[in-house]
Amino acid sequence: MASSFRSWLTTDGQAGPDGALGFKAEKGRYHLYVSLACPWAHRTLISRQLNELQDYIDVTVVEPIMLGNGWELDDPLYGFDFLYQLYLKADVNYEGRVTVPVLWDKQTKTIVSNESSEIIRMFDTAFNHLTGNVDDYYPKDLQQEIDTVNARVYETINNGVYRAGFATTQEAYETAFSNYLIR
Ligand SMILES: N[C@@H](CCC(=O)N[C@@H](CS)C(=O)NCC(=O)O)C(=O)O
Repeated sequence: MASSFRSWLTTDGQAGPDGALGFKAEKGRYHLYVSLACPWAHRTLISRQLNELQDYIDVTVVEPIMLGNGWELDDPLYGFDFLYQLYLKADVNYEGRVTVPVLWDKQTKTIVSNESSEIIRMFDTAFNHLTGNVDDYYPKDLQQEIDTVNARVYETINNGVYRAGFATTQEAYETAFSNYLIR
C-alpha cells in the first residue's frame, strides 16, 4: 500500500520532488521511529549511519513484537505507548496503515515521511551542508540502475517475504518464493 506522508527534507525547506512539501534540514529537529525487525526501516538506519546523521537525527526503536494495537513503544517525545498515537497526532483523521519507519518533525509536530525509499534519498542530500558529508549514494549516472535493482528488491524481497509469509494458499506461497529465487 502506498505510504501516506510524502513530504521532503531539503536544505532550506524548499519543495521536494514533484512539489512535495519541503521541511528544512536542521540539527535535532527530526526523530526517526524504526523497528529492528523491519527491512524497510533497516535502510533508513543504514542511510543515517552512512551519511553521519547520528548527531542530527535521534532514533526510537519500537518493541520487537507487534500485537493487537500495532507497534508498541516507549515514546520519548510524547509518552505514547503505541505508534498509532503518533499518526493520530499528525492527523486526527488518519485511517491508513501504521507503519515504520516514521520520520517525525518535532517543530511542526507532524510526520514528514513514512516512505523509507524516500527517507534514504533525503538523508543522502539534505544535511550535506551541515555534516560536510557529501557521499552520494544515488549518483545521477547510476540512478536508472539503482531504480531497477530497487524495484526488484522491493517486489521480491521486502514485499516478497510478506507475500510468502502471509500466503493463504500453497500456490501463492510458491509464486512468491519462486519469484524471489529466479529473478
Ligand atoms: N512503504 C513503506 C512500508 C513500511 C512497512 O510496511 N513497514 C511494516 C514493517 S516492515 C509495518 O510497519 N507494518 C505494520 C502494518 O502494516 O500494520 C516503507 O518502505 O517505508
